[in-house]
Amino acid sequence: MQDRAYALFEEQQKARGIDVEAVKAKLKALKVETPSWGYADQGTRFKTFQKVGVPRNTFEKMEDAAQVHKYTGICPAVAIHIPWDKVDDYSVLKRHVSDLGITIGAINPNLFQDDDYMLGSVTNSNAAVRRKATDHLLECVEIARTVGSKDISMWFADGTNYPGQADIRKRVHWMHESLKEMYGALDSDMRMLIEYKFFEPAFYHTDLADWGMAFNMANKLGPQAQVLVDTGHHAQGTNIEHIVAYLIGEYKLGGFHFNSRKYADDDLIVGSVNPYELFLIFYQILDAIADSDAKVRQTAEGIAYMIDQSHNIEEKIPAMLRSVMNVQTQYAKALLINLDEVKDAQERQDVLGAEEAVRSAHEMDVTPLLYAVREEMGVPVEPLKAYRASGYGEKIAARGKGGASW
Ligand code: LRH
Ligand code: MN
Ligand code: MN
Repeated sequence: MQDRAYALFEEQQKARGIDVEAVKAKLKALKVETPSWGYADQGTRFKTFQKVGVPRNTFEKMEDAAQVHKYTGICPAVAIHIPWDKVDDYSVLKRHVSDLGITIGAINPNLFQDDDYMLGSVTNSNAAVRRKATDHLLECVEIARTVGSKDISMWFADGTNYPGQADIRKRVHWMHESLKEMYGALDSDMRMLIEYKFFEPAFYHTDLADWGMAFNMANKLGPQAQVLVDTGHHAQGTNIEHIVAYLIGEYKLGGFHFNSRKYADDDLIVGSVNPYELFLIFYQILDAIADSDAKVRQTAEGIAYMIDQSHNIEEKIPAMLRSVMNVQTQYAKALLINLDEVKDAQERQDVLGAEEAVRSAHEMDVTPLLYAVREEMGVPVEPLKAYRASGYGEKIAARGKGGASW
């Protein structure tokens, strides 16, 4: 049955001018980083729910993340957040992670959960607070060096709640001063990924509110600083794929945080609300990977795909598996876009033809393709089902309630 479905799929794609073997190779090469905080207890400002079986420390978070890699084969790295994942000796953590067959991905400094940062971290008018924040950034560079991570991923909660509360221009200047110092501490193969968000927790102004501000900051810092786009960090209706295309064109897109939202920065399961948006983002990235400009290609190929999800009502590992599979599905669909067909239609100025060439790929059922790829990768064809049957969920239930939050 599976074989027949795949044979039919292959035939159908050949007729559309798609090289299925090339598509399979790209699917096998896809890597999606998962966040340590996505395995911990999470909540909203109203309640953090305590779940049974949640990891009690960073070491256990890594064990759960390794399960996601085991069942998907595409999640070999885990992002950590400092100090949520603070440990005494990072080389011990590195060894633990490597024993699990995975690695540590992006290092995320945390400059928002300390009373000192209430009125800003690297933008605080108090020089001592700025010093403390900058020292934390430097500490994160050092941690990255110890664990062998190349990306430091930064999101700043800095902002104000009221008009007149602070000097907006001075704050940008202070942030630049701090980031410049951090930039100077990077090894030549490290990157600073600068994330932006339009509001929350600050409600009047946020110092890095949009891609333009992050882009400008990254430009001022240098080539090792790039922008990170988080799907949940935009106003309703924002054309995120346009931002993606623009930033790649400027060689400045470095990373992606996938999650799903309906209203704000909801951090829910990826692709649960608007999978088409994700597909269109991948279309822009794949189109750039086929560009004749080598720098555009390298930028697009260098994008770090990460999930940034803080689901709080559902089971942690199954929810992460669902997200990873949803990313894989939309990526697979985007790989079925016949880019030559799109270009031909563009050249003919055939508006409907071009839109059809993009959309038709999304309408394909990629299940037989994903089954075949997973089989060839030696992972279960249905990762979630296999995980549930494995008994790991029952085993970790012994951890009880009251695990790590964040
Ligand atoms: C806050 C946020 C941000 C970071 C993450 C750790 O908005 O979701 O996206 O990347 O916390
Ligand atoms: Mn994020
Ligand atoms: Mn966020």
